[in-house]
Amino acid sequence: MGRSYLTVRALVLIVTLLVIIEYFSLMQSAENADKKAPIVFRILEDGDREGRYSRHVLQALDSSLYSYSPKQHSLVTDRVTLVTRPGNGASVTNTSGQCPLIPPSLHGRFPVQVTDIPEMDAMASMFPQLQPGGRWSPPDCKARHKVAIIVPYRDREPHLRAFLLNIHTFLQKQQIEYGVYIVEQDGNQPFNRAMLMNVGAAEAVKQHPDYQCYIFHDVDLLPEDDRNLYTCPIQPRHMSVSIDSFLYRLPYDDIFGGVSAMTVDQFKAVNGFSNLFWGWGGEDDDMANRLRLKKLFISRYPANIARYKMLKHGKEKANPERFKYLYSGAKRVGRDGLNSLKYTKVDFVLKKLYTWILVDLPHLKP
Ligand code: NGS
Repeated sequence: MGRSYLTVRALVLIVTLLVIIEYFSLMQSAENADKKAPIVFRILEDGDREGRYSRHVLQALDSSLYSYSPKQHSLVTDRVTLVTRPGNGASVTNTSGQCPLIPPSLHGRFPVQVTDIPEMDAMASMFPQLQPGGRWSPPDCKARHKVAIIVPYRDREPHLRAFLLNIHTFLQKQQIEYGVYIVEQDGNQPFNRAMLMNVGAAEAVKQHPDYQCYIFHDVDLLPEDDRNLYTCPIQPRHMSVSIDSFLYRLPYDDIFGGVSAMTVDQFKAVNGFSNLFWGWGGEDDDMANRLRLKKLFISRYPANIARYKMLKHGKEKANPERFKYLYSGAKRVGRDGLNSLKYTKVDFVLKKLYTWILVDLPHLKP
């Protein structure tokens, strides 16, 4: 009896030790992954494609867009100007007043602010350049991207304030023209994240038809690195690749939840999100299926850049029907989505920090 008790205790101790060791090794490897890539931004020259800068987030930049002269340190071509800076920075501007391809005031990793968040009114005075409805465009150059940030929302005011404070600061450094749309679900029905995102997308382009893309953004996720550019993607981009509460690991390859970017055309091509997912889970997987069906694929920035802090909250109630709708989703793409969307706009206000859209969502027939 005594001996088996000791054996069990020893086993429990060993397992606990193993779990602790695994935890620290995961943390360590996430940190090391970052240490290996101290680069902020570099433009590749011919011959650099292999090797030295192989982890670069902007690898896809076409070198024919610019040319480079190490002696002159500044060179004008007929299309663009490349200005090199000491260290590892470089920025590209063109002659027609467009913003640089690489925003000049990025710093990489920065401390996310989650405490001492000001009240809305005080915060509004911190961003005097915002246009009504939480819209902004860079004052000194023409933005390359016009982005609607769509945030499905209900009942999380402290998260909303933290989100707004961080996201406005972050986006303005990136020289993107943007507007923030907080789409709030009225009533007590289970949360329908996907339908709220459809509403946000529809309302944003109704207000400003020149938006080129949407970034669908959970209110509890705060970007930690300003190289995570909120630009319009060539292929749909899953942005919340590594989240602190998941030990900065991607849970599975096809995940498309949290933060994701799609152009207006890509969103139209897949008929938006399904309207049928009430309660937590599945709606993002259904979108991943829609993308595959339309021969689009999910792109991602590297995990050491696409990092997020998740604000703490209780677990939401999972939707017991999510697997049913997920498995039968393919046959509904053409009739369940943007083209079947219905909602009642209960309120609509161009607030200082964001456009607020309060909606009542009906249950639509499958
Ligand atoms: C999957 C859910 C997704 C969800 C993902 C991560 O299981 O909707 O977990 O969730 N799919 C289904 O339930 C079918 S998270 O850990 O971020 O809350 O996005």
